[in-house]
Amino acid sequence: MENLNNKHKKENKKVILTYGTFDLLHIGHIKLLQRAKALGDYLVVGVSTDEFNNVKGKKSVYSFAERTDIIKSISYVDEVIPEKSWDQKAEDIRKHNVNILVMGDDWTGKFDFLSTVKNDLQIVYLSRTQDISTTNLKTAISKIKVEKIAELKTAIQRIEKMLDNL
Ligand code: C2G
Repeated sequence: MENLNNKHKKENKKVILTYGTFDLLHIGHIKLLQRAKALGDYLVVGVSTDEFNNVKGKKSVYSFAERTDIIKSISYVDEVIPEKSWDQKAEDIRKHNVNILVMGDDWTGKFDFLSTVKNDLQIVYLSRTQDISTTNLKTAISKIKVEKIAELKTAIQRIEKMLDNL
């Protein structure tokens, strides 16, 4: 049973819906969410659960609970729902009386089939923000760790040499 407050909040509003993992939240996610909200008055964000991430072949650094808290803390996000499967979008669109489904253009065409779910539903694909991705961030972080470990090993070897010469 949807929270009556939320239902009340959505009345006479242009409801926008989007979905994602939103791991290691970055400017690409933020620009997507900002532009999505700018298309209407009420933004619902479906955050992929850890289990659904497995289905998507993704392993996120932050847990579902952490990713949900982070998205909820964004002032222009009005409601956060769990994304548990590929198949829930039609029901979500009806349940939340969605006017526009928004996704990044890496998904172009993938959700056009949903346009028949509701006669006034629009499907909008927004351009992805270039040069930033969670995968790149993970690679950069792990690279720093590797470089740091190598630096520490060199420092330890220098100290050991100095101690040997005492
Ligand atoms: N995105 C973006 N620019 C980036 C990275 C991501 O605009 N540099 C967008 C994606 O296109 C997506 C949203 O941000 O619309 C969330 O991206 P992810 O967390 O990678 O989510 P994704 O794995 O695409 O999940 O059922 C739909 C899926 O759950 C979408």
